[in-house]
Amino acid sequence: MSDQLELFYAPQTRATGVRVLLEELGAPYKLNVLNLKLGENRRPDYLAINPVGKVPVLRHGEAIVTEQVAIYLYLADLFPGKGLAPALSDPLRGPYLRWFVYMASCFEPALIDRAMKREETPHVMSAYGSYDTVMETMRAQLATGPYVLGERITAVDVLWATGLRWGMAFGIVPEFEEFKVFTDRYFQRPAPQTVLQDDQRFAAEQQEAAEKAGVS
Ligand SMILES: N[C@@H](CCC(=O)N[C@@H](CS)C(=O)NCC(=O)O)C(=O)O
Repeated sequence: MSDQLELFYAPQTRATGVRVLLEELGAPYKLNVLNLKLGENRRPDYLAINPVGKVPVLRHGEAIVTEQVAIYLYLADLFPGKGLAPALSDPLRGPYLRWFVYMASCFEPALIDRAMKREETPHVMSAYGSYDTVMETMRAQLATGPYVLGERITAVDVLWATGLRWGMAFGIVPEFEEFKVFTDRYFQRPAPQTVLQDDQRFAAEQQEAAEKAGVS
């Protein structure tokens, strides 16, 4: 099997941020675009790669990496020369890991619970505390800025910029000034601009294919 990086992708999903990171890293990669509307992520060949049927997935030689946070960490470490991952000896390494994991273990569950209008679990029983705590914690972290870790831009900014932007667009993340300033700043960069433009084209093509197939 080749050692080429291969990203299993769908536009306007969590895979978008991973592709932005690949572009930031200047990494060569193959893009496999799946049409979720046509259920291409539920086909046996894809389920053999990721039994959960979700994107993103990164394949690198023998390694299959699922879970966006794992993929970001893997990629940023794979290209240390690009400076998007603090080294193990860097005092920023701990906070870097912290804010990655905070996305998966606190922010996303809080967001989904809110979107589904689930009753909040008592603070002491909830792994994320409360929705408001999560949003205020992130707001405070970005208040100093300009990036999640302060002056230095890292891979964790790609994750948070794409995640916050998506959440605000869907009205499930508050439009705090700190979130808007951070996401606007990040999305001025060439990498997210290119990927967002491509995503619009992919999404339109996929919608058309779904309509033709009568599944839109
Ligand atoms: N825990 C996964 C979540 C991935 C996920 O939910 N992906 C969505 C797109 S954002 C998906 O593939 N949905 C398609 C489906 O479930 O049919 C991660 O962190 O990467």
